[in-house]
Amino acid sequence: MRTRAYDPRRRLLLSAGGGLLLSAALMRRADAADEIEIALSGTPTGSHVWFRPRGLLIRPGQAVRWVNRDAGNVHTSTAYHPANGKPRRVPEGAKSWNSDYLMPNDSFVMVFDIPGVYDYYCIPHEQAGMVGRIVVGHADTAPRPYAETDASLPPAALAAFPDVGDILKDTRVD
Ligand SMILES: [Cu+2]
Repeated sequence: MRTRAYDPRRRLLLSAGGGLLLSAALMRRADAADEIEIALSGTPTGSHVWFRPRGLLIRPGQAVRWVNRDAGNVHTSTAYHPANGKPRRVPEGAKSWNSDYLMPNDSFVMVFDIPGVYDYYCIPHEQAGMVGRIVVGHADTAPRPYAETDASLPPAALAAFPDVGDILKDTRVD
């Protein structure tokens, strides 16, 4: 039987300092990888605007960073939630959010903990159908989680939500 004290690998692990620093660096890298970007973008004239990806699947606890990649326009990422004067299209008990106006290259981060389907929009471009949908977790999400006819939402917005089944299948829908 080997005596632990003579195991060179174990001695390496026990030479603490450097090892701890290394794992901290690795953890920071894992955190960065856990943050997924959604670009707010549009054509130079602003005739078309969009979130990319428009549909996204993430794990609970992951962060999403919306970045305004549009040099010529301001956008927001705003939850469909009564706190924003809208019907609730986020899971029960989930936090609302509103990035407010993001200038070019500005960004906004939100961490999603509660599984379910989150619909959101861009305040100045909701009428133009600039909306997005995030699915958190792999839960048994009903393919049609929220009303598809809602007089308080612009038809272009309702038409632009990607299908939940497609998001679950493809992870991202552009
Ligand atoms: Cu916008």
